[in-house]
Amino acid sequence: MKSGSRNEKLNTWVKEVADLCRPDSITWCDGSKAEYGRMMALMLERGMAVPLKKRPNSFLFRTDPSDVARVEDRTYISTRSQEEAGPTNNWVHPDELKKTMRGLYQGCMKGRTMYVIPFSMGPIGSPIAKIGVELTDSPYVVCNMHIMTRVSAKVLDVLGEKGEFIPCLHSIGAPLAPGQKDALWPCAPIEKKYISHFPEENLIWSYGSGYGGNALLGKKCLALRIASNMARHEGWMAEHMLILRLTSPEGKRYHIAAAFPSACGKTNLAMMQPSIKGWKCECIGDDIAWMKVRGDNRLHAINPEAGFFGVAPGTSYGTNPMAMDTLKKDVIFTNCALTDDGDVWWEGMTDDSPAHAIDWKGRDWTPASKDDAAHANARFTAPASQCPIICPDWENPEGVAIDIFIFGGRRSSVVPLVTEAYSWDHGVFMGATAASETTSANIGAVGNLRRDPFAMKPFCGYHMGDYFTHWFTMGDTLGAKAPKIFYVNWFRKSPEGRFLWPGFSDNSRMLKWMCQRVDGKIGAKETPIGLMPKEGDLDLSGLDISSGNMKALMNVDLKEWKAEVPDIEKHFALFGSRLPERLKKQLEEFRKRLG
Ligand code: TSX
Ligand code: MN
Repeated sequence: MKSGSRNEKLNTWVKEVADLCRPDSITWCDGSKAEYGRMMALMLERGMAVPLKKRPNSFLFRTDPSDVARVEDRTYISTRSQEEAGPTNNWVHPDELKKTMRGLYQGCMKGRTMYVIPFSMGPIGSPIAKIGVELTDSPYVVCNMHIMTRVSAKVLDVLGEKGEFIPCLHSIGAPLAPGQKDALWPCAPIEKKYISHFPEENLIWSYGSGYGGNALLGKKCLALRIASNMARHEGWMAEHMLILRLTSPEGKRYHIAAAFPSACGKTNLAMMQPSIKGWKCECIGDDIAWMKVRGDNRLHAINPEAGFFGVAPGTSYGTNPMAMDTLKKDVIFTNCALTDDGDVWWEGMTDDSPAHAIDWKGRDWTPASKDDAAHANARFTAPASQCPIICPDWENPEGVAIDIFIFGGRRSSVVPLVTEAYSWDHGVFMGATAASETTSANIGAVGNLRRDPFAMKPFCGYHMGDYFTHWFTMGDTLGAKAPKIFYVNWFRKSPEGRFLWPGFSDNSRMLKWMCQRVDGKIGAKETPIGLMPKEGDLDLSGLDISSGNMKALMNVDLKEWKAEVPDIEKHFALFGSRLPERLKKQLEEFRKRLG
């Protein structure tokens, strides 16, 4: 592709970065198949990529063992005042952070090519979309960005001479001296990694990591942290939510957006196959929703991404057949195991493990090995268009009108299967108090309760108290046209430690009840924690579940709930004077209802 653009600001920024980082050459990307092929050929030649015999145009990458996940400790929201970043974000003053990072960026691309990646988050030209440009010295990032975003020369056309874009600077932080042999996965040590956001100037600087969430800057950095801050100023929402369309047997469509903390199976729900007769589910997105109030005064959502960057372990034909079918070709796998017949494998993919494989560190592996074959955070990068149940409207520039918001978490006790909020404000209370028990897939001790408001704790680019206020403001704007809000928990266990609810396809039963509630076709029982299905109202047809288990799933124990209140108070205290009065009022009313 030709060098440069018609946009003066872009050209100047590219030159400034090149002067600082000193790459050997600069390549402007056009998002073409040929370009993808060239990048992949380069990485094959370097031994970074392993072609997979069993999956056309698919490749396996193994990262450095130190570069396997997002680095929350090294992630910064850098505003002039620390107060603006709030209690949930790491903060360093922008002058200081830029000084440190400029030092690191100095000459950091020597011996490498700098790629200029113009991309659109959301369908190119959609009124809800935004343009970003990522500068990176990683060809792995270029290929992943091709799948996860819309990389195209058309983006530069839309940008024109004066258009706005979000500058995203990325370096793996591993310059090459002349003649120096490259590492298979070059990156910087942990203490030199920085994932920095400057929301006051819509700027992203990432250094030292090649891993997805740290390096594919369109995703968490732009579409959540920077966009959440833009959204509150511009009156829209950038949320950590899947989007799906549910169609009833009568052909009525419902659009659902749902937020869950990690390890709750968000991608599985996004691609769910309903077990109830005649209901159909289609996927619009599995991770991020951008939502704007449109001319009909309803909240319209788009998926700003173009692909899935999903956790591989646990994904199987049992848990998520639609994801498995999405992964048949054109996939980048990262930190999965390699089988002897040239396929990938991960824990939970099949009932039987392979007799031999190469693990994610490149070592021989057998079922007798003490370590897992795939890293617990091993990933697939796959085009959303390949999902067999991708919604025909997934690229509609107008988005889809949201009917239902769902929040949830992983709770082995206390929280029932499904609850409906009494009001928008009560729903905001549910989102703000959302909590999940940690699993081996997240950090920290297993089974600890972690509050993760709106599943946005790691992704809110400003003060979380102000974020709560923004939710109330959006509710006021939407009024009677606001989506209904629900809270779910698929993870309640019996005293013996067995899951009470079968989950997966059977979650469609709660979704059906939510749709009936939206239509006002069905009643609900008032409880202190919210509205719940009346006995017999949940469609349990064809499901073999004991009434004892159902009772246990729906049980609301006031003593247990009263015991939650001090933890909620402690959680709310974090937000200090920026905790909205309306949330305090919700807590007060909640306490009163508990008696
Ligand atoms: O994704 C999950 N969902 C949502 C699906 C649409 N998972 C996997 C979570 C880890 C990422 C679930 N795990 C769900 C669920 O609804 N429920 C459970 C717990 C569970 C696990 C296994 C069984 C039942 C419940 N049953 C058997 O193993 C036979
Ligand atoms: Mn996510």
